[in-house]
Amino acid sequence: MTRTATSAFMADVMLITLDNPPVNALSNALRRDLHEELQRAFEDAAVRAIVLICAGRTFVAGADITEFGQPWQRPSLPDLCTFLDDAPKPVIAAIHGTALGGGFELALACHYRIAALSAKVGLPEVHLGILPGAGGTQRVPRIVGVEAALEIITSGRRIGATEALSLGLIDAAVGDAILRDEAIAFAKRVIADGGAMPRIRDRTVTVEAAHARSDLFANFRKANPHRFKGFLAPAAIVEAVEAAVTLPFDDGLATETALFERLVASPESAAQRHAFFAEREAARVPDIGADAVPIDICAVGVIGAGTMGGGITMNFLNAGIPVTLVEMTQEALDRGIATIRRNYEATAAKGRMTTQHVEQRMALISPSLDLGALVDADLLIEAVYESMDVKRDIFARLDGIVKQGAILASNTSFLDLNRIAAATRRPACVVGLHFFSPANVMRLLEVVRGSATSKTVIATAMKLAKRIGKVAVLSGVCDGFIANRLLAPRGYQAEAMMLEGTPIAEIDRALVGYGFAMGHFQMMDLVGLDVIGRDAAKRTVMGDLVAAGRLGQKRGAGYYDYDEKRRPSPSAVTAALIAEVAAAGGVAGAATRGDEALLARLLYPVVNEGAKILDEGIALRASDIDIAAVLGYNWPVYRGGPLFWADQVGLGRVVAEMRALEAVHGEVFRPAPLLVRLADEGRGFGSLS
Ligand code: 3H9
Repeated sequence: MTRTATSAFMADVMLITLDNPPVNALSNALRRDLHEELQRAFEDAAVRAIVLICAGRTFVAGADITEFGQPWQRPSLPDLCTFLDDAPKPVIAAIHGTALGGGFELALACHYRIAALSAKVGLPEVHLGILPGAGGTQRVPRIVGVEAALEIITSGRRIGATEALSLGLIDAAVGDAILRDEAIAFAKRVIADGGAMPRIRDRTVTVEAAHARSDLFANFRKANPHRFKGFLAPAAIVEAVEAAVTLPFDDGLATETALFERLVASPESAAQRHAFFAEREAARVPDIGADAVPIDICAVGVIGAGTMGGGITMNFLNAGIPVTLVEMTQEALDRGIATIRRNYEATAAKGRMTTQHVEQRMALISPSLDLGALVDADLLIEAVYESMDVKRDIFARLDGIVKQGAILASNTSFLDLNRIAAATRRPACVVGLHFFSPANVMRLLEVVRGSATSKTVIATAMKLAKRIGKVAVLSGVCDGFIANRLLAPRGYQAEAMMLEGTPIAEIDRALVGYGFAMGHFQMMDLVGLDVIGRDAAKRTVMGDLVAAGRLGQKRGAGYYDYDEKRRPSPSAVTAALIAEVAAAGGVAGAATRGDEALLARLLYPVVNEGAKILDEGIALRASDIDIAAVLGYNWPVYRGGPLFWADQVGLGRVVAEMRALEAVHGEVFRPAPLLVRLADEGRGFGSLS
């Protein structure tokens, strides 16, 4: 067996090194080894203090998530922390990289924490639908107070060493290169000073102070509705922290454990863990190995300074990569640059960046009216109007200008990438980089692989995505690629049901109840009805709304009426238009009622489209489709994405209900062959990976 914890003795101090690549997750084996090493050090009379340190790129990144769902093996992580609480000699955690979740909880159970200046600590369990289950909810409030603890644990944010020091979460921060030596020196000082062993569990000041403030927890729940909606973990975190205030430490721990066990077994947590791994899996492209060496991207050109082009540009500026931004007119260029500046200044006004950072980023933009200015760029991204002719013209011109080996990317959201590539003499260098709006915020990046796109180009795009903070999902060429194609049927069904007489507010309410931030019609109103492409060939409600000047929220009227606070209410004008359009189109049918029936109508076609996308090889794997929906369309992460959700519903039931819908509404509900096959075999999409 490879040992994952080893010890070295340095005159009075035992250095225990955890080594479990890639992130030192506390697996069953590592916990067992660590327990043995600690036991040995506790029993060895020559050892007077212990330093816990990690090999590799980081301190412990948490419990091993891959082992969740299996029976816990002893010692559990809480056992280990209790073992440290009872330690007969001082234990010092030496933190580099990230000490997260159970990793940070392990450090909090030590007597002292010393960290490298670049290190970060945090309790991100909430993002996995669970809570810190190894004492985090009991120890952190004892250090930082209840309000700060609630904020830290329900946000799951990472805290840099300097802030952690000021909050008292660590005891010292030192230069990265000297962490090990400083930790040993720290241990020797502790020994010299008498070997004090302060335990966080014994601190009472902050929790006693909270006793008198009984409204604290209710206020926190009320002030943070966005953290609670649909998620189970945040409410459980509040309950656990409340236990830290009202109960003795060990009873508080027991409450935390019970809540942890309940959360870890919930479908919400299973879905969030699925999303965690899906995000990482998406980066892997099976036929691209080490032989495809990514190109270094040092300079980027963006063509088009509109909303998309501007947002795309910001991604690179944020990563310190210079961008040449090209537009056709000075006015459009000035407007684009001004919007970027305004966005940064708004961030600075919220205190999330300094004015110096704003200027540093703005200085990385070179504005130009000339495509010729792109001659030295390593990557060109076209973000102009969605017209095949316009795009082909730009690509043909770029082909004559840009250097050999440069990557030519289109941000098209539905056009045929192969036709765009064919306008150049270097189709191997052409790729789709489909950003989602707002492009500086949304984390999904669809990397579209044309029939000629080279492996080097795909490898570069996948690597670059990570560098600019995006999650890349590889897509083949088809109308709408993965995310837009996947979600389009939801919109068709919403509109069909509207014409059949289902009130739009009921349709939207069902989607919001499922977990979407807003319903279909609310979203249309937000984007602006004039912005969304309309089917000019037939009369539509949207077309009529636009003709009536009801362009959406920005005009105070769209599908809904809006008050001055932009709160929607049903509109009699819209209702009349819907009735007229339905009558003109001869739409028959009864209104669909009840959330379950509405969701089957709205979401099963999405599942079906996902099955087709997978079967056609447009997506590499089912989890890529899920993560595209979660990150591109805000599909509620605690549902795991459409295919994960369908697996939880059961594909047999999905197919049976779709067949019933097919009998009434026709072919659009015919289950895809892959869906039928999996259902017949009693399997789910998850069994395909
Ligand atoms: C917990 O601790 C519960 C306790 O409170 C209570 C217990 C009772 N386990 O992200 P990367 C894998 S819950 C297993 O690409 P980076 C990851 O899948 C945990 N595997 O690297 C990937 O595998 P692969 C609380 C893990 O440098 C590889 O490591 N902790 C775990 O961009 C590299 O990951 C967290 O939620 C894990 N805990 O980022 C922290 N973590 O190579 C989760 C990672 O096969 N982790 N892997 O694709 C992270 O946030 C990031 O991984 C980290 C590194 C920042 C550490």
